Amino acid sequence: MSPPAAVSPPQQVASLATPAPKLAGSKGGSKTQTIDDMIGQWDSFKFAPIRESQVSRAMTRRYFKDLDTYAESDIVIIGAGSCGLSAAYVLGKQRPDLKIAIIEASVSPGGGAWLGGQLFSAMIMRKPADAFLREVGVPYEDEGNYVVVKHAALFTSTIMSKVLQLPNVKLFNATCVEDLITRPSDEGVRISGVVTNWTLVAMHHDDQSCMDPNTINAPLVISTTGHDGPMGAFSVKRLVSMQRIEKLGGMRGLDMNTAEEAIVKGTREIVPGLIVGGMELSEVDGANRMGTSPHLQLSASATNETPGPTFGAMVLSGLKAAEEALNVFDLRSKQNAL
Ligand code: AHZ
Repeated sequence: MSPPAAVSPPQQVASLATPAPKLAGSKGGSKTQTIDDMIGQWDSFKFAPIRESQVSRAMTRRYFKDLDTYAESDIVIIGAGSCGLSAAYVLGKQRPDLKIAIIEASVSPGGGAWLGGQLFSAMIMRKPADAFLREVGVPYEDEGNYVVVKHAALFTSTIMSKVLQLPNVKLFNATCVEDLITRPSDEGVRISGVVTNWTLVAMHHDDQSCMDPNTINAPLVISTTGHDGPMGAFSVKRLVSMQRIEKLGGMRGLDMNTAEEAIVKGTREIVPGLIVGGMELSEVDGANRMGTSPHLQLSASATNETPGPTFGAMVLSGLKAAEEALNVFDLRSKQNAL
């Protein structure tokens, strides 16, 4: 694939009359309008009529069908940050035969990838992670050893739009994973799905009793819930309380060069059925976080260091998580152990 053009001044929109793609399933036989048809016609403008219950049913029917469809998923991804979205993109695109559910605690998916370091706009990726940007179609400026996306939100919105259009991927946002489903196995225990709840409900377990959760069965879970925090590092902390791992290594101080390779190379199946990627992995392995120290940021232009946190490890960890997931999934399918 040829590289997308480097960031250039915005181009003038040629014409407002570009025909919109016709939405699948559009009904009623009415003429599909262009926005040019509306310009200057506001006095006679009218929306198509609707009854409130139609809106309600249009949403709920689809949502409950999705809950039904994905109650048995092939792969569940916990967390829709840069790592989880990258894994979902690769898996969903490569394997249209698999049902992939993404569970995201926040209303707004994207995790820490809406801004770069210290809430600045640009997103930095060290080479060779620029290959992922070309794959997804995100333009960047080439700075030699690293590339710069002019706004982190451009990466996040682009990958999200690609992931959400995949017919075999469903994002359940405002929904959190409250626990992992386990099964006895030769190795002691294997993870075989997730326990979910509305995030707002999960946040109120202390002031309401017994608000039971829901479940999704899946032979494989990829956890990318980020480093420790109110919601982060969820699965690996649960593995400790389940006594599946003795203790967490704990995320270490900041060292970009060490951190990025450690996260990518370490992305793996931690216990049977659970692959961990992204910054959640730093809590298992005691890996460093990424991003230069203030001192290095000040001298960045002189040393050609990449300033601020970098995201290359997150997308390549997502790529590796997807690769590991397919290997495990195909192996288990052959062993008929799903
Ligand atoms: O809302 C969380 C975020 O969108 C979501 N999440 C966390 N716990 C969850 C749970 N159920 C469902 N129990 C949950 N969702 O997981 C997402 C994690 O995104 P992230 O951007 O924090 O993690 P990442 O590993 O994809 O990217 C990390 C990027 C880096 S590096 C870094 C540093 O070096 O300090 N800091 C960040 C944010």
